Amino acid sequence: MNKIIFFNPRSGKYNHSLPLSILQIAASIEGKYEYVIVDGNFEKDPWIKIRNFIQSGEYKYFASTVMPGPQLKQAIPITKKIKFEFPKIINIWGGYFASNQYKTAIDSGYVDYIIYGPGDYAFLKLLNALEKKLEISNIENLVYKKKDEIKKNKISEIPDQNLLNPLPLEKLNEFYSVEKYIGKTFLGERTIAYHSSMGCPFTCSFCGIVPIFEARWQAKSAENIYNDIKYLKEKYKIDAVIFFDNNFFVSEKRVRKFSELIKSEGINWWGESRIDTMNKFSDDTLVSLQKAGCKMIFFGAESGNDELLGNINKGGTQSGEMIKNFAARMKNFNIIPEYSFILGLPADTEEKVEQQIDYDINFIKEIKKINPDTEIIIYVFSPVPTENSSLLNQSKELGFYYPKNLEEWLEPAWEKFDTHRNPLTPWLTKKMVKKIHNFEIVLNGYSPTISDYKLSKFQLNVIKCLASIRYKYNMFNFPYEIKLLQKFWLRYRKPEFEGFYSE
Ligand code: B12
Ligand code: SF4
Repeated sequence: MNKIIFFNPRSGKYNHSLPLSILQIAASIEGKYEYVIVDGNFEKDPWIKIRNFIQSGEYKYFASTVMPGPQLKQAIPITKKIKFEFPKIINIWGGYFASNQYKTAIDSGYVDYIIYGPGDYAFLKLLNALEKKLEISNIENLVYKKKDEIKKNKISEIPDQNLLNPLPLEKLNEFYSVEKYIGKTFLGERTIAYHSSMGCPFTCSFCGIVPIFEARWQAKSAENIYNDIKYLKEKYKIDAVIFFDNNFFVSEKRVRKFSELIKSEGINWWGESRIDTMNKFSDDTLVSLQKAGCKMIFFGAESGNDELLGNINKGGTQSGEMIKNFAARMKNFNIIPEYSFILGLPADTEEKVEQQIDYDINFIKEIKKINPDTEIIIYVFSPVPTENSSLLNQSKELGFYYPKNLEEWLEPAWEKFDTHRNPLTPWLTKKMVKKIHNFEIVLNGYSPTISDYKLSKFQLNVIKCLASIRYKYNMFNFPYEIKLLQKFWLRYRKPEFEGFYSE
């Protein structure tokens, strides 16, 4: 038999977002191949389920999505076990980790094929070729090994997103109730995730999607997004949407049209954008977004330092001044700007690395003064494998290297690298990493995220009160009292690592 097991490895403690990556692939083979879905987020031990399926003798393919970070903890050992215990099963990986680290993954000997980037057509073509024993060298986006040589086929255009099959939610329901993926967030009682575009037209040199999409972008039309959301509202009574697009707001025309269509549906929503793109949007458009239920927008501010913005190729037009002015402008529209910053970028000397960090800590404090509602997200820089990018070259010159095999990626230090917590890049001293984290703890105490709707007013006031003196006088060292409260009393949730859903 030639059935497929789709696997979504566990990605977080309380992650309830729809497993869009595997659903989109499943949509592409709907009616052509039979399949089952295993979601590691809802299984105590997904291996038991996967093994039972395989032992039924009906399955030939194991297809897993693999994102960097926590998903590796299940993806790697389970794929390895399958190859060891059931060598006839064909293991196929896709997703951002699989694509960015394709050489290491395919060299493991237990990942048989990788789909690099969009898999909507490539996966079906691969299955057809394997079933009919056809040539695979012409299947776009495919990575495989021939004898000892790694082959990476030609990269395809990004598929027209308007032509993709609908997500097989009814089929998902057979394995996990769709209800499990609809949850309470700060946006609404019944929030669902949606993905409306692939790629991004920009080439920021710290961003993990650039090597895959190389400045290409394809999006669903405003009408199609609206129709899908209206369907989700009617069928599943959703009242809020998280747009998981890398860059939802690329086209003013598209989001304006979408806002006009959705405005009377009572849906709240969130999406990701760029400051220099949205800075060009008219006031009319921003008003229209707000009226249409847009509550918060995530922006990659990255740094207030113009030299650094240039080094990381943040599109060329964004500047510290623009970031500040835009935070001020957003106050007029009742949409919360969520600014993310990348601290710990490389520099020629240790002093300069530290100066850069200090500069951005002060810059963040300035932003909070200009628009106190601004939500701040802090990442520590982890290099991404964009071949020949100046940032990767600089990182390598300073002694940075990637793990040599999949097992090494499982080491706790590399998990911290993936999650942008403590990347152990050679130019960052322990003291600097501590400084960044301590500042973040104080900042999150002084100004907790509004996305954590579980925090009571009383809790917020206590933590704010405690943190405000530290924040005001830059006393960031040893913030143990705040840390303890965040851990045990508030159980503070960071949206950047855990998404917006809670338990
Ligand atoms: C939702 C999401 C999460 C969720 C969980 C995701 C899940 N799977 O359950 C949460 C919030 C937990 C999360 C966390 C993190 N995430 Co995340 N996440 C996303 C996000 C926004 C959407 C993923 C998605 O559903 N996409 C929609 C689907 C349809 O697209 P897709 O995954 O690309 O799938 C296509 C192809 O990749 C391929 N494909 C994918 N899987 C498979 C499998 C097979 C078998 C095949 C054949 C093909 C295939 O075909 C699909 C259709 O064309 C992406 C950004 C994005 N827009 O994709 C970031 C993204 C994947 N995350 C990223 C990162 C780095 C993280 C973190 C590790 C750290 C961070 N936040 O920066 C943390 C880890 C912490 C943790 N607890 O897991 C990066 C990865 C970049 C990189 N360096 O490689 C991304 C790209 C964001 C970004 N722009 O930086 N994330
Ligand atoms: S604009 Fe955002 S998604 Fe696009 S390349 Fe830059 S960081 Fe990545």
